[in-house]
Amino acid sequence: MSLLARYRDLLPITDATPLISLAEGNTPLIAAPRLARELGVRELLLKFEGMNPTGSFKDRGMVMAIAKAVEEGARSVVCASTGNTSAAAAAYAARAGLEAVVIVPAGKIALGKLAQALMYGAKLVAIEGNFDAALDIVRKMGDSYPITVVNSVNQYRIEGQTTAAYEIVDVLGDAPDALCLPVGNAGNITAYWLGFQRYHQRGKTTHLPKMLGFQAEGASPIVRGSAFDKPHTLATAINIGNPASWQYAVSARDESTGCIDCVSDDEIVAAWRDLARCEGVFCEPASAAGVAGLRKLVQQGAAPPDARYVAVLTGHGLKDPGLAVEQFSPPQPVPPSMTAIERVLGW
Ligand code: AN7
Repeated sequence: MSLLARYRDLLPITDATPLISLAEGNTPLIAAPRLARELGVRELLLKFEGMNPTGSFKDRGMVMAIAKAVEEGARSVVCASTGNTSAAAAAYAARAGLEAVVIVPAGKIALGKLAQALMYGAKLVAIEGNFDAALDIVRKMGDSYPITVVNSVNQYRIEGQTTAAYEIVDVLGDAPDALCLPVGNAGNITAYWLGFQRYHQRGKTTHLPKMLGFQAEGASPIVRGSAFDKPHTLATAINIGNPASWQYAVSARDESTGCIDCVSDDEIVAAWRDLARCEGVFCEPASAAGVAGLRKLVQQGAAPPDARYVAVLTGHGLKDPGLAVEQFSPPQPVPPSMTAIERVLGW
């Protein structure tokens, strides 16, 4: 069953909403016992959102936003993006027969995401500026043209993204003790908190989880309490200086008695590599910020070891293969002989 059909009763769906789908959602919740032991926590599960059709969690919100855009008679949609939103917008617009316009910061989006927007047929504009500048322009475009903005300032995006919280509870039979996730524009932490609260009100959970959000140090406005004019992190997906859902993220943090902290690029890279090496789960760098943050909190004694943690891995590792390959020295070609290969392997 499609995501919209499955959670129909919890979503803003009417008889006129087309239940479009690319088989999004229903992503795996993968036990990570090796990494849990390494971090020093009792239980760690990975909600691998990279398994969505365009390779990120953005598909959940986008399928809802595009369905509503179609219902409301829109012909075209627009978004600003660090890459994943543009890939999802382009794919679902193609699926629904709408035009997609995507505005991205030039040179600051991973190659895989650029390839997706182009292949799905979006009109792509690269600006000499960052994500925050792109979002400002998109808001103005939404005011000036008959075009639907599908950034997470569109409430349907947030609504669609609540489904990830429902799925976690449906699998575990209850909420985890804490949810760890990266924070960029802060829509996802907002959506998870809304989803968990909604399920709790319906008696589906015995408690609410703590929301543990992590920004990259070089793009950590919520942690610092003021916007960053020139955010910088190698985790390009979360290179955002002035998050649209800032206040909602702060509410999620406070109401859940969680935290929003930051992690360095080195800590992100270490967690990113550990996820792949220890558990066979390859996410994109930004997605590892939740695990990097959990490691930091445990080391500080700020996260109890005897708890069940879910870390959201927001995007797939193949979005940004260049950065992965750069971590290693390139393999030197050798002759196709057993002895040459044995020498390389040190056998
Ligand atoms: C892999 O695509 O903002 O805090 O324009 O791609 O909900 O913004 C992406 C964000 C985390 C942060 N992980 O989520 C965009 C965009 C990945 C992401 C985030 C993003 P939010």
